[in-house]
Amino acid sequence: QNIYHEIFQAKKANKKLLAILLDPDKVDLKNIKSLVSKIKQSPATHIFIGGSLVLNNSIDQIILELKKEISLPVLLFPGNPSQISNEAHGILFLSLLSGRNPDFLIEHQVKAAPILKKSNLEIISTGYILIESGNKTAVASVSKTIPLPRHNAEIAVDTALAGEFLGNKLIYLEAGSGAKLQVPLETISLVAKNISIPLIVGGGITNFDGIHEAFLAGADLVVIGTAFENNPNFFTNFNL
Ligand code: 1GP
Repeated sequence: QNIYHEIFQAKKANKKLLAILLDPDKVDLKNIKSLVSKIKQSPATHIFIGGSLVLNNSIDQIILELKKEISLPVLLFPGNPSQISNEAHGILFLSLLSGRNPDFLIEHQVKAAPILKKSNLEIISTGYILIESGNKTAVASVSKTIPLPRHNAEIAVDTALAGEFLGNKLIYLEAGSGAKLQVPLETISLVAKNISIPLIVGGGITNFDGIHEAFLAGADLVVIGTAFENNPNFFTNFNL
């Protein structure tokens, strides 16, 4: 239960956290050494691994390579139950609360449960909320759900609160990987003010201002995927 405890303590201490999201399909094991060194030079506090459409079955190997050199917690961020690896430290056990597709609300979770029962992964219940972001992202297509409207922060607050009341330990406001627009700051701010569990924000954040603004609005942990994938030097001169 350490990873969650630390995220919660960081929130209480107003210490901001940053995750690098790796899509196993885009990680080339041949170049893993340079990836590892870039992650080590970055201010990342967590590594998330997963994606909507992972086809690559080398996720175990990728995590093993990362763990050889990096001591950061590795959390699975799975698109479906086939993306579970016992090599990770924990898993964001997601339920897509913004959608009304039972597969992503509970079906995949039921399928994953017996696999997780046998694992040593720290299981962190996460309410996953997709916000409309100007383009159709993979998570919206794969999950066949409609994101919450962009300019209705109240519905995001009510959804996040429902997640907290159902027992979620984290809320993740997601614009979708490669989103044109990041989650609106007003939504981050209202959700952060209303929930008492840590808030993750990601999707479409491509520069330092975007990260700082998300933190200032109330995000406890920001996720960067595409920007780092496109430019491994993305974090040069960035400090938390
Ligand atoms: C996606 O929130 C993450 O699930 C990160 O998104 O790839 O746009 O940084 P990006």
